[in-house]
Amino acid sequence: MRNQPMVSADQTTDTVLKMLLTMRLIRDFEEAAGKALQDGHVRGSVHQYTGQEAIATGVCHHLHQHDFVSSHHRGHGHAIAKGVSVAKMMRELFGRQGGTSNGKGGSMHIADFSLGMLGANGVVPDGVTIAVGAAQALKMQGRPGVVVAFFGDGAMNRGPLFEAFNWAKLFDLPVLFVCEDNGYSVTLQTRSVTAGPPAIERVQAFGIPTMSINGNNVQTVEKAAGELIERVRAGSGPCFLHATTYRWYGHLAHDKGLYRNPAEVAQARKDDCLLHAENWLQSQGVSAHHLSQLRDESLAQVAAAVTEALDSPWPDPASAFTDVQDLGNSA
Ligand SMILES: Cc1ncc(C[n+]2csc(CCOP(=O)(O)OP(=O)(O)O)c2C)c(N)n1
Ligand SMILES: [Mg+2]
Repeated sequence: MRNQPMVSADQTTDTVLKMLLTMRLIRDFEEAAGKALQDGHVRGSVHQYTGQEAIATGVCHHLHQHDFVSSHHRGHGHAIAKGVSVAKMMRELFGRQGGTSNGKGGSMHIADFSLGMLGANGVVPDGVTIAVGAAQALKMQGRPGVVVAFFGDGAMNRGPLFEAFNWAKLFDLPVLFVCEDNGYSVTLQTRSVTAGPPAIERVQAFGIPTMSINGNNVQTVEKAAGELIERVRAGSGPCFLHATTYRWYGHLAHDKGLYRNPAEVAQARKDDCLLHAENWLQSQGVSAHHLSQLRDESLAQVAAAVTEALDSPWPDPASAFTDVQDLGNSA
C-alpha cells in the first residue's frame, strides 16, 4: 500500500481553476437538484454528492472521451466530471424530453455512452461489474482506453465486488477502482458493519496495488489518480484508489441525516474541497473577484438548466419503449 503523494508544483493554477469550476458545477447542480425534489419537480430519489466533489473531479481530469466511467446511486458528480451536459442531466431528473434518456431514466440511470459515461446504478455494487465487463471488452477488442469504477465504502461488504476484483486482476484489465469512503452506508457507520482488518486489505489480497488518500483535496486526488491511471493505461492491470471523504447531507435528499453527530458534520463542512482549492488559488495570486465570477458562471449555468428543464416537454407516451436500452450503436 502506498501513502498519499505530495501535491506537486506542476499542478498549475489553470489546472486547479479548471477543476474548481467542475467541483462548483457539481455542487450547484446538487443544490438545485435537492431543491427541485423538495419542490416536487423530480420524482423518485436524489442522492446528493455534495462534499465529495474532489474525487470525481480529480480522477476524471485524467480521462479522455474514449475512456469510460461507471457510477453508483450518488452519480451526478461522476457524470458532470466526465463531461455530460448539466442541461441534459437536469431534464433527465425532471423526466423531460431532451434528458440523457429523454426523461425515462431519472437520477439513478443517467448515462451518456457517447461521452463514456456508462451510467449511474441503483444496485450496490453493480456499476463495478459493468466496469470490469467494459474493461474486458476494451482488452479483447484491442482498443485504447481505461475504465474507472466509482463506488462507496458500503459496496466493500458486497460479494459481487470481490468477483469483479478477482476477474479484473486475473485478466489484468485496464480498470481503476475508486472507493469513495464517506464513512456511511445509508444510516449506518460502515465500520460498525465491517468485520476484520481495514477493508482495503481485502483488495490487496488479490494482488491489486492500492493507494489511500484524503479525498477532500482535489490536488491530492488529481496527483494520485494521475499516477494510477498511467499505470493502468500502460497495461499493468487494475489499481485501487481509496479516498476518504464525507457526504454533507443525508443518504437521500429527503433524509436529514439526524443519525450523525452535528459536530462531525460541522467539522466535515470546514474540510470543504472547494474551499481548499479556493484557498490554494488565492495563495497563488488568483483574486477573490475571479473566484466569485466562477461562482456566478456556475450558478447561472445551473439556473438555466432548471429553467430549460421546466420548459421542456414531457416524453410522448408513444415513445415509452425507446431510450430505455442501448443496443451498442452509440458506443
Ligand atoms: C444490492 C443492494 N442492496 C441494498 C441497496 C440499498 N442501498 C442503497 S445505497 C446503499 C449503501 C450505500 O453506501 P455506500 O456504498 O457507502 O455509498 P454512499 O451512499 O455512502 O455514497 C444501500 C445498502 C441497494 N441499492 N442495492
Ligand atoms: Mg458510503
